[in-house]
Amino acid sequence: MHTDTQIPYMAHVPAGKQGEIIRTFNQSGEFDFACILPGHYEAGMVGKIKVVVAGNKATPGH
Ligand SMILES: [Cu+2]
Repeated sequence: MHTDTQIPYMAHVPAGKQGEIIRTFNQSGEFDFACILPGHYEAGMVGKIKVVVAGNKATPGH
């Protein structure tokens, strides 16, 4: 994988393209991810990653 930044937790992805970040979480919980370009976080370019322990039936209905 190549990124412009070479920082493992960041990826520069052109519009309409895909990128990949591999990250190993060492604890469960909810984590935010977001675009760091000025104004983009405020515009909603943000999301959450929910990390659960394997085998943990944390999702209702499953
Ligand atoms: Cu953005």
